[in-house]
Amino acid sequence: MKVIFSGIQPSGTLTLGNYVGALRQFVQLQDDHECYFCIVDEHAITVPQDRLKLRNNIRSLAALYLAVGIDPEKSTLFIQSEVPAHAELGWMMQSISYMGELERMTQFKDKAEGKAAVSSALFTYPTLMAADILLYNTDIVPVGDDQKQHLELTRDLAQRFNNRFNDIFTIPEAHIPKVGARIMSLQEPTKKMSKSDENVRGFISMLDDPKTIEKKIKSAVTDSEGVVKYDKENKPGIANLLTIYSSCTGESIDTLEEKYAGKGYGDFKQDVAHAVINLLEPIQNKYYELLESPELDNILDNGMEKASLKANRTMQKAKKAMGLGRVRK
Ligand code: ATP
Ligand code: LTN
Repeated sequence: MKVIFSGIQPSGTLTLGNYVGALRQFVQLQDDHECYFCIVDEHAITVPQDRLKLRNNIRSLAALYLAVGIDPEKSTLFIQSEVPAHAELGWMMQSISYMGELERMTQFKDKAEGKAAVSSALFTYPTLMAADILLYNTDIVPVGDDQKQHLELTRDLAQRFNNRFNDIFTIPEAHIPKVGARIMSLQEPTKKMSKSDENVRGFISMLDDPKTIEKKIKSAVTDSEGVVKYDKENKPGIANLLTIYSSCTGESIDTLEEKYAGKGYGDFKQDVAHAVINLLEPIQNKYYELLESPELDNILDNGMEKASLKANRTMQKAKKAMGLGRVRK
C-alpha cells in the first residue's frame, strides 16, 4: 500500500481553502493508502503565536480532521511536536540544504515581506517539512497548489541525501486537486485564501455560522460586468466564486455558467452561500461533539505511538547513514 503524508498548521481556524485544497482529498485517500495526517505545530511557531491560542488551535484542528471524516481506524492522526524525530531529522535536513535554494522559496518571501523581525525558523521551514514527509517513506503528499515548490525541494533533499550517504528515503510526489487547488481571498481574489489573513472578510472559516458565511459571500469583491463567467484574468472574483460553488456541490463550472446565464450576481452569490453552508453544517455539528471529548485524546495518543514507531525506524537509518552517534564495541 502506498504511503500518504500531509500536514496542516494549527495557525488559526481552517478555511474553506484548506478544506477544498487539502482536507477533502485526505478523506478520499484513506481507504486505499497507509495515511499519516499531522498537526504541524512546530511549523506554526515559525511566526509568533500566543501560547493559549496555539493550544486551542491544535485541539481544534484535531477535532476538525475527524469531523470531516478522517477515520482513526484507517489513518494515523498525530501532533508533530509529540514525535521528536521530526525536529531531529529537520536539523539533519538543514545540514544538506543550501541558503540559495531556501532563499528561492516564495512562501518565505511572501511571509517575510515587510516584517521587521523574521525568525530563522521561517527561513528553514521547508527543511522541517521535508523531514515530516521523509520520515514515513511517503509516496504521495496531498497538498494545495501553494506547496508545490516545497515538495520539489523535499524531492531534491531526499535525492541528495540518498546520493551522498545511503539510499534511505523514498522520493515523494505531490498530489494536487484539479479543481480548488487554490481558493482565493474573497476580498483580494488574486491572493490565496489564508487562515492567517488579517482581514476576516477575506476567508470563510470552516466554523463560520450561516449568517456570517452569507455576509462574507455577499460582500465578496467581483466586477461591474454582471456576467457569471469563468475568466480568471479579467474576472478573478467571479472565477473564485464559481470554483467555490463547483467544489461544494460537484457541479462543473460549465454547468454553473449555463445555469446563471442572464442572471445577476445577487442570485448567484445567494446560491454560492447556500452551497457553502450545506457543505459545512454537518461538519460543524460533528466538530462540536468531538472537541471536548476524551475520545479525541485517546486518538491522538494512539496516533503518537504509531507515528513514533515508524519515524524512529527511519531516524535510526538516517543517523547511521550520516555517521551520527556511535557503534557499540
Ligand atoms: P497560513 O495562512 O496560516 O500560512 P494556510 O491557510 O495557507 O496557512 P496551511 O496550514 O499552510 O494553510 O495549509 C494546509 C493545507 O491547505 C496545504 O495543503 C495547503 O496547500 C492547503 N491550502 C491552504 N490554503 C489554500 C487555498 N486557499 N486553496 C487551496 N488549498 C489551500
Ligand atoms: N508547509 C505546509 C504545511 C506542512 C506540510 C508538511 C504539508 C508542513 N509539513 C508535510 C504536507 C506535508 C503549509 O504551509 N501548508
